[in-house]
Amino acid sequence: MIEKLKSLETSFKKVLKETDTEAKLADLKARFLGKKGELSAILKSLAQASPEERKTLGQAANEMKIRLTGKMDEAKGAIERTIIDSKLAADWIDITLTGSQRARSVKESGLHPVTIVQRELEDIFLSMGFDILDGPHIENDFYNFTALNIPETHPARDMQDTFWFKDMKHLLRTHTSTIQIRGMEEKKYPPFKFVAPGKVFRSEATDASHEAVFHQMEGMLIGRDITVAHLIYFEKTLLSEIFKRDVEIRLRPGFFPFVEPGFELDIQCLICGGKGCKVCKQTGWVELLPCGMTHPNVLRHGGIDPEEYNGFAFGLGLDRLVMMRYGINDIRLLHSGSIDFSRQFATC
Ligand code: FA5
Repeated sequence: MIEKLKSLETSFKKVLKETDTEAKLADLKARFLGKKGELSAILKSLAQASPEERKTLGQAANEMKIRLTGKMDEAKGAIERTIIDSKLAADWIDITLTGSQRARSVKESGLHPVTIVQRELEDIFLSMGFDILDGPHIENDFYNFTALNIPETHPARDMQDTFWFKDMKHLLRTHTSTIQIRGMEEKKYPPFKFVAPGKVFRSEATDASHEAVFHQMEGMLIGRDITVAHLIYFEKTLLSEIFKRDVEIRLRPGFFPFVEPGFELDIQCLICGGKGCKVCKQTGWVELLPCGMTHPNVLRHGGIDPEEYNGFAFGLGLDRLVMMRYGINDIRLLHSGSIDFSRQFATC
């Protein structure tokens, strides 16, 4: 009997040497120490042994069980360490590398969906002769409000909850319409047309379709005899290029102090197909692209003579367009930092 125990321990050690995964370890345990394992079989056969033999063999079997269990625990620790080491090696990031060097060292990568759509829009507008402009995130009252025909006492200032700096003179821009004025100042001589994508900031509660930091793309065209028909043409081109199919839109009157007349262009909610959901607040429509004919006061603030020139402007909600394009049902996913979310847009 003692020989059987010895040979069991020898074959245990032999199998243990080849045990390098958790699954193999579970098999080893079942084979040697499990209820139906080899050690149990030996212990069961003790029933036929003499009381004296049973005592010695029982003790030897127990001591062996403790030894084998100890060896298995050691092997388990080693296997776990190997798993952790290989995970660490796979996820390792050298924080001393620059962004582009690091991008080259990661296995999966891709652009953020907002960047993808923004770049596509830039290409569409470049192909139609628009320039791409940029502007500061920290603005002053003049560019964000006053020059856009929103004087200090105007209730329209309350339409956008603003992050003000302590000096109450500077703010985080609440919309990209600031670039209407900066663009007119830069371009000076109509005709000209430009778009200006970028981040905007509003101190408001978030929900499925509202973020405190989101993206807009401003568009402006100034020339002679510009009409609403021109405006609609560019907006339709934009949407058909982005969606590559017909999408339901509706145009309705909208109030913005910097345009007259002003419109809201809504898109039928592509999350619910217009039935009503949390993104469209059960209305079936999503506000996407407010627009209008530039107010003469705004032209004047931009140094353009409204007697001679006119034009249009629009302010596209970029994050919402991205949501409609990819069927994303909560805007907060876009900047959640979730790897699982971002991985869906990996291109290599
Ligand atoms: C404006 O910001 C105007 N400056 C747009 C404009 C430009 C009108 C030129 C006329 C001429 P509004 O606050 O509605 O308007 O925002 C424009 C778009 O940004 C909305 O239609 C919506 O798509 C998006 N948007 C607004 N608030 C949020 C938010 N909190 N989170 C995500 N997207 C938002």
